[in-house]
Amino acid sequence: MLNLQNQARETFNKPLADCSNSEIYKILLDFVQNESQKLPVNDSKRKLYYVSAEFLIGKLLTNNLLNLGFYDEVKEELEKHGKSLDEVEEAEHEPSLGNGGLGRLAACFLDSITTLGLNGDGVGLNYHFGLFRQVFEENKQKYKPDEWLGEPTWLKKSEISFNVPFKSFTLTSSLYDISVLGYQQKTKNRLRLFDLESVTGDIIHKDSIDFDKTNIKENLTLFLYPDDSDREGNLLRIYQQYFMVSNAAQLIIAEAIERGSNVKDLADYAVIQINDTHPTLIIPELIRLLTTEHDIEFSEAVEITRNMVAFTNHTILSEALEKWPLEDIEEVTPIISEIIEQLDQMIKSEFSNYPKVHIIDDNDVIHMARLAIHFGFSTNGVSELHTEILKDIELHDFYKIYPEKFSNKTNGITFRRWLMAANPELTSFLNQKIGTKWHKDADLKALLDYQKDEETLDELKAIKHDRKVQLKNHLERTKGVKINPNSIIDIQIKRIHEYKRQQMLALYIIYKYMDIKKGNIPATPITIIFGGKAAPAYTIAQDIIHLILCLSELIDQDEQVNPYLKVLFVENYNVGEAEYLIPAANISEQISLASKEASGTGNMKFMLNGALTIATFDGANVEIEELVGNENIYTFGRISEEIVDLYENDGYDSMYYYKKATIKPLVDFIVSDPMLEIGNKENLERLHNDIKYKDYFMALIDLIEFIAIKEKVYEDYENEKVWWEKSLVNIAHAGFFSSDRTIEEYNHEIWHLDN
Ligand code: KOT
Repeated sequence: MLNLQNQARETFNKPLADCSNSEIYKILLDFVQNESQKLPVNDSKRKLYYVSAEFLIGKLLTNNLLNLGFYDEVKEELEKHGKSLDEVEEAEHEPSLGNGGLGRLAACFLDSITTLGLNGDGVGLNYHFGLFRQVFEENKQKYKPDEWLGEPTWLKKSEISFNVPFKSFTLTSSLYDISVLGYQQKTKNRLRLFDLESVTGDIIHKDSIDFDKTNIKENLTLFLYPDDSDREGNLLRIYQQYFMVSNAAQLIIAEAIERGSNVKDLADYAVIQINDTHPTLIIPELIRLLTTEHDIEFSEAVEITRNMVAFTNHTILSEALEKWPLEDIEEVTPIISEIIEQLDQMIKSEFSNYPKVHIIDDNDVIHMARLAIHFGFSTNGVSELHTEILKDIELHDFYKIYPEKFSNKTNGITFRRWLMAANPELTSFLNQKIGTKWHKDADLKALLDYQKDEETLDELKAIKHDRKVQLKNHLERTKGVKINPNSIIDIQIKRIHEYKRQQMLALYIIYKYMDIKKGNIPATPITIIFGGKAAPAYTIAQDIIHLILCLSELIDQDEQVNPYLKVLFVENYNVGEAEYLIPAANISEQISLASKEASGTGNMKFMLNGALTIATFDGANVEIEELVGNENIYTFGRISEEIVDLYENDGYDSMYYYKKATIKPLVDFIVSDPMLEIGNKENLERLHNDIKYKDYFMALIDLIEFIAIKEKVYEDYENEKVWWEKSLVNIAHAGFFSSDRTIEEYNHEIWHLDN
């Protein structure tokens, strides 16, 4: 058992109370590493490989302590010596290996796979600087390298190494492992991150994220492409993808042989889930390895591969669908481009009259999703609505050919991180009210017995207040900003993208600012918090950040308004910030243009922590509404059929909406004198023009309804009994969104792992 005081004396030669947070972090990391060393790796015959370009795992200390069963003990012990686990955790630098939802989903899945006792590893890349670190200067987003790879670290270098043959050189890899611990589990899995055998990272200029993208041999794993639901065509990205999947395929075959496979039966030993199309080259790579290194005929290699690979689609945005020019793949690896051409020939001869399902189109461009659907055995969407859109519209031709390949797997979140670790106060409340069975089955519905119990509702309110105070302290301590813990906390945190419509919430803020100036004072002060990064190449997203930061400054300076309204944009939003923000939220903003958000997972985290959702009929919001009932969620806006129809018939005209009397002054305020005084003319004018003349993601179409529903929500907040009952009902129905349920569905319907 752990004696922190002794450890402190042994390691640092002083009492625990005198140790710094980083020193205590080091002690606890060593302790957890030791404990996890004792757990055997799951070794059952059939194994899942979750291959993903991103794993947004977040900080690991609290989570690992919780999963090992030491969390309460360590927390108490620290408190006895005047220390706080939260503050110790601030010494941990979270790995910056993901952009957003897709990477975070992969991390939740690893937790659930291991917690369910299934044999499954994550496989990806060890990016040295990960995603950029966001800083704000002059109300604009700026970029710093995120040096997350310091000491001490959870990474352990393994002996494993492979050669990856590119056209004009071969690169050798090293494999690094991070242990993945399940909740109260006796076996562990691993996150396996490949890196170049030797990279220094010296090449990066201090303070800048620019580097030589043509120096592949040294820079291959330097950074993660900063696109989310978007894509940048760049040769280095293909090098990264091929390096990742070649290593993954070689690892998978080697491990299967070790577990007894004779390679012909490989598909009995391994199943590969690819996280969107980024790892699709694993299909031709497996075929290459089977035919050239294991003496298997081409057609048999194709069948073995097809029986192993399952594909998840995470978006219908056409700009995000990966398409690579054939000549680019040829330049990186001609052997692979040749195999893709052979596969394409098979498809072209079978479906000659169906150009929309050909892998290589008439312009010699490879459609990665098409490759994955033809040569994998399963394709799934990530929410009911998203899967229906795939089947009916986006992938309709494929659905007609292979109806049996398609299924839905509505996303989920791990309750270990998003409830037990992030919100211990709500966790003990639930334990008291409904016992602890939910730790295993995520069923919180017994809470409904307390729906009308005023004392219970008061407790819920007190927990939320406590979490607001914790958020306030955290923001003051780490970012030097102040918020009012007695205000309504209203949050939109996610990547900045026009389809997510942060600009629509900004227009509401303008409305509210004007309304307060007219003398309509809110009953309770309101704090609207944003967080999220924008891809560096995404100009309009930068402009949206600029608009919000300028509004924030304008309101802060206005004494008529600042007692009642505060706008805050949290710098460098990441998993750790989310763990403070979500438990403190009263209102969750899920306002994407219907049909565009494949699922969303933040929506689930807020619901689980008792926030009420303002939602469009998009992604998993639709399923939240089905669970809690229309009276416990604030839905608004056009439905996806209408939006799809508008796109198909070119039927949206932003000017029509812009000219409406309620909308025009709000949009024009973007370029008003007070705004131009604070902000940059070029950015504000560009955004103003974009919304007025283009508004491709239709922020204006739902704006009037959005303003009405926001006013209704703030009004309802004043009716405490009603509000906290709604909050309780949301928590009680969140069980469906446990990622354990999602993983059980993947396993029963796709993976078929034994256990
Ligand atoms: C990024 C690049 C290419 C293709 C897809 C993406 C992508 C999609 N990145 N993140 N997503 C999000 O994935 C989440 C997990 O499924 C969803 O909840 C969310 O709606 C997607 O936008």
